[in-house]
Amino acid sequence: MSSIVWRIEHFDEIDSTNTWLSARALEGAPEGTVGVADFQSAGRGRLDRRWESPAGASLLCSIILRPDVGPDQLQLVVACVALAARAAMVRLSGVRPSLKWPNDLIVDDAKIAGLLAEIVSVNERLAVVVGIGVNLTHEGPESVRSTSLRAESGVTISPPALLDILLDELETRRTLLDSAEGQASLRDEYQRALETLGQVVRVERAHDVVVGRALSVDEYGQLMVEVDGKEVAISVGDVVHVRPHEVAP
Ligand code: BT5
Repeated sequence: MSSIVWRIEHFDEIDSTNTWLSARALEGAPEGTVGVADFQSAGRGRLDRRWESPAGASLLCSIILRPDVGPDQLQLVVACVALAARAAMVRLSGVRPSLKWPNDLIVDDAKIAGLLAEIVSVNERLAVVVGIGVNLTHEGPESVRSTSLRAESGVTISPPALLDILLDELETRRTLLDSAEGQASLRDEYQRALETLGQVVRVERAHDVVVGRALSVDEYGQLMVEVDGKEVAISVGDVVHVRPHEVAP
C-alpha cells in the first residue's frame, strides 16, 4: 500500500486554510499537502457561510487529495475525511460523533465539526481540497446547537495532536477511494456512521423542498430519500439544509 507523504504548513493566522490551499493545489502542490492554522480571519463554511473559532481552540486544517474518482463522487471524498476525523476523536477522547449528511459531525444533534470540500481541478486526476474545523475547546457560536470535544469528554486535546491522528486514520482510508471495492467498503463505514439514515429529513433544494425518509447513500455519496414511495437522489450541490426531525415547512 502506497503511503502518503504529509507536508504540513502551519500558520499562526490566515484568512482561510481552504483558500490558501486551493491556490497551492492549482499551482500543482501534491496530494498530502496540508495547511493548518491557529486562527482564521475568514474561515469559510458552505454557501458563503462562516466558520468561527477563537485562536487555538479548534483544529482548523485543509488537505489536498488527488483520488481516482470523478467530480460526481466528491461526497465520498468528504466521507473519507469525516470518517478519519471521527476515528481520531474516538482514539483521543472516547467521543464517537455521528455523521450528519452532507458535511457535519454531531454529538446528540450538536455540531462538533464541519467539512468543506472544494474541487480545484479535474485535469487528469481530481484535485480536491478538504477543509475541516473541529471544536476542541470552543463550543461554537451561541446561535447554533454546537459543542466541543472538551465539553463532551472533559479531555483537552491540542490541534496538532488531533491532526496527527486524523492523518494517520486518513492514510488507512485514502487508498479505498481508488478502487470500486474500496469505495464500497468506505460507503459501508459511511452508512454505519450516518445518523441521518432512517430519519425523516427535510431537504431544501434550489427550487423545491423534499420531505421523506433517508434510506441510504448511493455509490456517488448521494442521499437516497423515500418520497411518496419513490426514491429520490439528493446530491450535495442541490442542498441548502438537511434537517432531520424538523419536517414542518
Ligand atoms: C461547514 O459549513 O460546516 C464547513 C466548515 C469548514 C471549516 C473548515 S476550518 C478549515 C477550513 N478552512 C476554511 O475556511 N473552512 C474549513 P456549513 O455546513 O455551511 O456550516 C456553517 C455554519 O456552521 C455556520 O453558518 C454556523 O451556523 C455554524 N458554525 C460556525 N462556526 C461553528 C463552530 N465553530 N462550531 C459549530 N458550528 C459552527
